[in-house]
Amino acid sequence: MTKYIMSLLILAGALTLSAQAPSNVRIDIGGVDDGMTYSNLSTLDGKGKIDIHGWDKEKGIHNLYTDLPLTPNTWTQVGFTFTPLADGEITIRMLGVWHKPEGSEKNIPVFAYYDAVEATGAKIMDGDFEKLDENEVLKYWIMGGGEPKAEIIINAKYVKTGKQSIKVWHDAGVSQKIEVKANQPVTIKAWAYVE
Ligand SMILES: [Ca+2]
Repeated sequence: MTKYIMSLLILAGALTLSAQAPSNVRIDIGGVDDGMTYSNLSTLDGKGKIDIHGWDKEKGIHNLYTDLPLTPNTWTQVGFTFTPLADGEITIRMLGVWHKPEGSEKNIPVFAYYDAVEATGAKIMDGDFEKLDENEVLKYWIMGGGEPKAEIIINAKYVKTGKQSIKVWHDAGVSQKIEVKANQPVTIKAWAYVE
């Protein structure tokens, strides 16, 4: 078989795979450390969903889980609102998803790019992912360590604001702790991109 034909077959395979892949992202909220609970959950323009995490019956009530649909290959703004019921610190986790095509033995990452994260009712530091410390890592965010790891991206195609964005998936997110106030609604918005 010629290299040309093989390339075409590989390309066709990749296209088939991408057609099956979901184009969703997840932004999760963790509040276990402070025993946070929430009310008044909603998503931006009613798109996607936000739930109190259900699989961990004991600690899950302190977490929020979202499933936010995107249009592939274009930047889309996603977001959600919730009301924390106590003063405290929560963790916001920028995540992607995975999928398992028929016949695949393992979960395939669905990579997501994020930029321009903003909050009302709470303060997010460097939502544009532009600030690095002396070790050239993000100053205000923690990069998740699942393989493949979360990355800082400088390719303009995947950057919405400034010169950098982040690339994440289900097992490797990027997170930040933020302070919230009891009964002060918090809205999180972010621009996201999947292929
Ligand atoms: Ca940016």
